[in-house]
Amino acid sequence: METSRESFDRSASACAIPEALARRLRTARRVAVLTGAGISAESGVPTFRDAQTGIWAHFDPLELATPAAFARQPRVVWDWYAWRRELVAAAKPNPGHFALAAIERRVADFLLITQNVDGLHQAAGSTRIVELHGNIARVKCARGCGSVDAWDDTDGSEPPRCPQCGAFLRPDVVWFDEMLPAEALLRAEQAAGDCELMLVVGTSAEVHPAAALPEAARAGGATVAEVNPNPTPLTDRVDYPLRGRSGIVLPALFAAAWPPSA
Ligand code: BV8
Ligand code: ZN
Repeated sequence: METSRESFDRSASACAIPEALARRLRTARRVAVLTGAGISAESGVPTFRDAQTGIWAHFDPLELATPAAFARQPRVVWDWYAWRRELVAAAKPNPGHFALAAIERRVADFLLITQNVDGLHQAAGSTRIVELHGNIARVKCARGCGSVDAWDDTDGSEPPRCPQCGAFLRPDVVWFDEMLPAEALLRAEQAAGDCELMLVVGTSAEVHPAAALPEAARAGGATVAEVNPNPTPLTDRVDYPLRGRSGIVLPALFAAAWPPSA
């Protein structure tokens, strides 16, 4: 086992990695990675597919994560994010996150494109990253005054209000029917179009425009590998469908590409 910087088992070979893929990763100069909720599942963060638990069991996430829901039930949506924020705050990155941070340190031109709002990639040491859908740890004014670091959440009947304009505060995430941050999306589309290899990890590949990035990579001539224990709409169109959990497969992929000095 290596030092904590790469706190995952570098000699992991718990699953067979095609030698051609390992060579592609080792020799690629431009690599892009797209991640979804599945990479954080082994850190105890429920995916969007996983049934909501407890009081949220009756709510459809696709329902709650919308401007319409916030307009209709601002406090309910605020509380849902407060609940998820606590879950995420207690979660630790897993070997899948650490393996991607280690791959980043070995590749010249690398970009990690995440749909996750949990910040676990950064906690694992990833630095060349774009958050397509925002980050749940940040809160901002719903009317656009900008982000707010501290808020008083005593009045339970409605969300806290913006100290500047009095509008409700909301999580700094991208809701359905909302535009993605333009700069992040542009960087993601460029990296997808230019990369030689794209790893697609832990996503059901159904939410757009993120789900279109693997297609852009293929159109650019890149090799595409998918890491997922379940098939997705993408599986039949990738070069390497690696069936397994990212906390197992990604350390094995790293070890296959950069075998611990024999
Ligand atoms: C927009 C932040 C313009 C909030 C999120 C084109 C075609 C069809 C629909 C559309 C389209 N273009 C736009 C749309 C509409 C919509 C959309 O895509 N709808 C879908 C449902 C069909 N897109 C939008 O609204 C986007 N905005 O288009 O703006 C616009 C503007 C105005 C008016 C009209 C248009 C905004 C999308 C972003 C929404 N925000 N998150 C929050 O987190 O609360 S999306 C959210 O859901 C996540 O960020 C993520 O993107 C998605 C969930 O998907 P995954 O992450 O993949 O997770 P999921 O649970 O689905 O799957 C988990 C996977 O992991 C599974 O495959 C499982 O097998 C796997 N897994 C499980 N365990 C493991 C594992 N894998 C590896 N290891 C394991 N251990
Ligand atoms: Zn404001």
